[in-house]
Amino acid sequence: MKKSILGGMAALGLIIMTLGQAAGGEQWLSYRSQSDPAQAGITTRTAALDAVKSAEETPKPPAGAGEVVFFKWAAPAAKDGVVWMAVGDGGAKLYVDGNCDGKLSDDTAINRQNNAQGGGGFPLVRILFPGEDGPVAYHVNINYYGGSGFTKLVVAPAGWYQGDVEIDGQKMRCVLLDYNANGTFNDVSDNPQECDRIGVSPTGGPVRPLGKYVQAEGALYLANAASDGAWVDFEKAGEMPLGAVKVKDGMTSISFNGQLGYVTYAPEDGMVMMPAGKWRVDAWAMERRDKSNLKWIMNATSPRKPEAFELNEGGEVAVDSGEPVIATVTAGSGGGTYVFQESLKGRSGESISLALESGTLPPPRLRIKNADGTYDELMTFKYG
Ligand SMILES: [Ca+2]
Ligand SMILES: [Ca+2]
Repeated sequence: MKKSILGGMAALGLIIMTLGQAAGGEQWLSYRSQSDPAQAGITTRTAALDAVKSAEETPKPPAGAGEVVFFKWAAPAAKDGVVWMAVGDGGAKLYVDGNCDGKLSDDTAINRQNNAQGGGGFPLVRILFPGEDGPVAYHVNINYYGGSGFTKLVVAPAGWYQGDVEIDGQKMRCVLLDYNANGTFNDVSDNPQECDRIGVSPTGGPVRPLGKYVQAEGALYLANAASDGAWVDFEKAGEMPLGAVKVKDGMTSISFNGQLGYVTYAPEDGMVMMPAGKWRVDAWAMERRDKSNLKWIMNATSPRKPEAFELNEGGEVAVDSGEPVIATVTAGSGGGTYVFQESLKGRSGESISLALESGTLPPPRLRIKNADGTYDELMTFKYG
């Protein structure tokens, strides 16, 4: 009898688990922080704050702080969406409303630590955002820049979430970043600079702008993240309106960002089927063989002026990313030396790198000729 009850309970547990997986479910991540997040491969934007000029707005200065310059950091999780900060003693003391109660009168000074080289900064600052289940810790690095006519406080995220998640039965690593530096972890926007970042893959990288969809191992999932970063939720995307994007010959990979998220596809027969919506090309790669049958690979990233296009359900859009690309040479001189630099740019301002599938790229050659043709030299660059 006892045995059958246990058996029944185990079966019930199994059903709940299966349902949980099919419909997604919150998967918990762990909080990490360190004073130099870049060392852990974490990079985000920073929030550069101007001094608050209007005295009416500012809270009471901290007791005994003397004259201070106030700053406010826009953080939706704090009381009234603001974390007040102040700098006193000519930049030597920092006050942060670390308990997010809207007051600085209860916060103690954080002293600037000077190093032997004459530089220095403030130690890692902990902020406790109010949460449903109590305060939630978040860390930032804060730097003060003060000079004649120039006063800025720069707030850089130093806390993030990571952990193992299971998606569709596959174990993956997930990394969640407060990329737009406002203390919350689920910001989505049409502007990728205002989106937070998520990475979901066997290694957790690369991180991509958070959107409605997240792509993991090629498949699309409906993604949700907690505003405090503590959990993520992935649900199989299922049926969605699709459109076709036609790409140039030789394109082997193309990535888009937009309202729906960030997606990368390997075109088949010069075509990509993808969710209908507003998109921009963010990166692409092409391959081509030369006369000696060597394979050349061209990678393009970071377009300066990506053009958005609307892809309708059942519609087709041709994107002109790809060749031709523009090669430019810049020259500079100083101390009797001339320096020449070669760079490749795509038509939307993409940075382009060229590589050979095997072997080293032959060094570029440079021809210099004067106006009347009395000087005409062809030089070959050397590596090293
Ligand atoms: Ca306070
Ligand atoms: Ca954020």
